Order: sequence, then C-alpha cells, then structure tokens
Amino acid sequence: MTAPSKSGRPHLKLLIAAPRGFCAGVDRAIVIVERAIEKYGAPVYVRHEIVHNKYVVDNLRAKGAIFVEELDQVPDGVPVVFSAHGVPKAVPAKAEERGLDYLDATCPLVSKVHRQAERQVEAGRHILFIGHRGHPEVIGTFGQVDAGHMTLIETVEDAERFTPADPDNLAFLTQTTLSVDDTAAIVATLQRRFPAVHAPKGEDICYATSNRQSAVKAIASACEAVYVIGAPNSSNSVRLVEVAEREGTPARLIQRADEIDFDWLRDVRTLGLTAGASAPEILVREVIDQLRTQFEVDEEEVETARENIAFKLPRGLEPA
Ligand code: 0CH
Ligand code: SF4
Repeated sequence: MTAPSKSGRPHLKLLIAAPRGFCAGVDRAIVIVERAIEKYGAPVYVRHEIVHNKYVVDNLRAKGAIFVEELDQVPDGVPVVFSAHGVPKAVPAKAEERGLDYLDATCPLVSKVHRQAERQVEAGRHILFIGHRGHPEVIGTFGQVDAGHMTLIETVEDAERFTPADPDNLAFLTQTTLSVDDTAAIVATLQRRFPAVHAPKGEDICYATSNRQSAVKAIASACEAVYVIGAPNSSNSVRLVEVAEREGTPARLIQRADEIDFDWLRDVRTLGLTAGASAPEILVREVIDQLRTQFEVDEEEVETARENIAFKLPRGLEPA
C-alpha cells in the first residue's frame, strides 16, 4: 500500500483518459430505442444488445425494450430496432416481408462501410475484410454482398496465407472498432503482397475507436495499472485493454465498480482509467466513488482530442 494520508487512506493518483465512453453512434442508437418507445409505446423489440453494455441494456429494458437475438423472435405487429453494429441485408428484407415497422440504429459509420462493400463488389473486386470472426458487425458487413465476394482476414498470418483468384482485383475494408496498430500491420502485409489492392476512402476504423486508443496510450506508460470500463463482448473496449498492455502496463476490463480488485491495486500509486464507446459516464463516476472508499484519490483528466460529432436520427424520430 502507498503512504497513508491524513484520512488514513493511501493516496492514489488517477489519470482519466479523454475522450472515453459514449461515441456519437452509441448516443444515437440509445436515443432511437428511447424515442421508439415514446412513439409506439412499450414493448419495442431490439435485435441484439443495442450496444454491448449491460447497464445500458438493463436501463432500456426497464423502459420497455425487449432484447432478442433474431428477427423470428419478434412477434408480428410490434416495432423492432436493429442494433448499432449493423445487420445483414436479409434482416430488413425479412422485416419488410413480415410488414414489421423497423428502425435501423446501425451507426452511420458502419453503414458507410456497408456501402463501400457494395461498391467494391459492383466494381468487380473481391473484398478482404479485416475483422474478428463472429462479431455482429462482421456478420452484418458480410451480409451486404452475396456469398463468396468477401474473405475474413483476422491476422497478419491470414494476410500472408490468402491466395486470390485475381490479385489485381482486390479491395480491403475493416471493422470500425479494430486496433489501429494491429490493422496497420495487416494492411501493410496486404499492400506488400498485392500492390494493386484497393484501400477504403478514408479510414474504416472510426474516429471514436482511434481517439480512445490514442487517449489510453497517452496515459498508460505513466500508470502502474489501467482499468477499462466495458463489457467482455465489446470489441472497442477489449482493444483499449490491449493498447494499454502494449505500452507495458497491466490492464483489466471491468463492467462495474463491484469488479474493482483492491488486491491488484495494492502497490499502485498511479492508476489509469478509461471507458469503451458503449460504457456510460455514470459507470466511470461509480468506479471513482468506489476507489474513494479505499484511497485518497487525486483525479487528473488527460485530454488528447476533442469530439463534437453528432449523427441525425432516422426520419420520424426527430424531436418535435
Ligand atoms: O465495440 P463493439 O463493436 O463490440 O460494440 P459496442 O461495445 O457496442 O460499442 C459500440 C460500437 C457499435 C458499432 O460500431
Ligand atoms: Fe459508430 Fe465508431 Fe461508435 Fe461504432 S464506435 S458506433 S462506428 S462512432
């Protein structure tokens, strides 16, 4: 333990990364569910967790949202919202066929990747999609084009192994929430092997993902440990843990304050704190309050970027 203060609690310097927490796409997705409940009345169904955060999901459930994994779990005649991560084209098509009212909370930056996928296939290119197998965003993006036009690349080894039918007609796209550094290594491998590979216009990794990774990188080396608030199924949150660890600092993901391991913090004098794009600020405050029960906490926010992005709501859900 560090030297005790007058209060008897040891001192803890807390470096808090900024930006952290909610991004514009998450904000929009949550508002879509709330407005849908106001407009249609409860229940409103949501296909998949609207964002990967239990606190957010539980709150919306309390307001009248029902979360399901597949569209066939949605009864006829009730509205359904698609999550921020995006859905295969077959999902809205099926909803239309069933006459369901649906609201698409797919982040506009994910939708942008969907449109790029369509355009690349129209241009006759095979797509190398850099992402994590089984993630809903990956499933959604694969579902924008007919089977066989896209190959998943998860690692540099995958990029080294891939054998194209036509090396001159390739494009790559990526999941929005990847590690900036890992993705750069995969892209470099693809560009070395296939110099003609078509790159996306601008970055597919979104502004929120890269800002949160830069912010945690900026504090990690000054800390003896880092906590990232986020869910284990939250890709962008897990990436923040990895970024901190790459700086040589032990890092852990926690969902709530009750997961703080005070034993782990025994010799820590400077702790880093951040939150994934789906973790609300109230959970950051909850963690700090819990730390204050054991430490004399000295908070410092380290800001590496300012964000002022907001996305429009779908038609029909704008404020009156
Ligand atoms: O980071 P992932 O994609 O797992 O999703 P999340 O934790 O719900 O954060 C919001 C991003 C949603 C789509 O980019
Ligand atoms: Fe959109 Fe990026 Fe947020 Fe995902 S992490 S919802 S792509 S802004």
